[in-house]
Amino acid sequence: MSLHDRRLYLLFTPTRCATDPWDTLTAALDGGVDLVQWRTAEADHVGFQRCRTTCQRAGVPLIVNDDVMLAVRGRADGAHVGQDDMPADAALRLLGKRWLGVSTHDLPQIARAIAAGADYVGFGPCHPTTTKGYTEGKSLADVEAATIAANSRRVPLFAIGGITATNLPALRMHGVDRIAVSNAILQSADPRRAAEQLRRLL
Ligand code: TZP
Repeated sequence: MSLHDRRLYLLFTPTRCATDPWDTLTAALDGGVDLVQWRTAEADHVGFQRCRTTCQRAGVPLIVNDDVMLAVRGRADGAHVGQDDMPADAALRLLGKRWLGVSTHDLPQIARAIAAGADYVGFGPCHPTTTKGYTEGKSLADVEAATIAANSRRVPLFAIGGITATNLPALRMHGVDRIAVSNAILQSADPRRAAEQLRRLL
């Protein structure tokens, strides 16, 4: 399976899980998560290795948020950078053949990320979210324009930000076919069911 086949991307932050983080990750993978991002504020090498082993066993690629060198040294499948992190071209030089994802918030940022060689983009926030403190989401028209721009360049776009099983159908109507989520799975009392439900809606 290539990156293009990935649909349900989990931003995995152990401290944000409602139940045991490792049970949560395993349940999410069982439920259909097919891409995982290691996302922690503090370095946690033991946690990273455990996450990597768990994903490897499930045959699911692992991306490291922000820390491009950890992605390389830790033999992850790629790294993800935001607009204020390491520039995409510098990250790509370090990553070699590993994937690079870039967070984007408007059409010019999508165009720049793709021109720099990003393998996928995140776009959002689609809805307000406590995970990053966004109080407003993009309009559905903006989301649709972003999906059209990325599709026209054949670059996978993951919609992100406050996405739940309740608001996903409207996004689907506006071209979204890949999502990245944190709370919708990590905060669920039944992460496997939460992942299965999102997967079905996709
Ligand atoms: N970038 C834009 S919104 C967001 C990130 C990392 C957080 C997504 O988390 P949630 O809990 O699915 O809103």
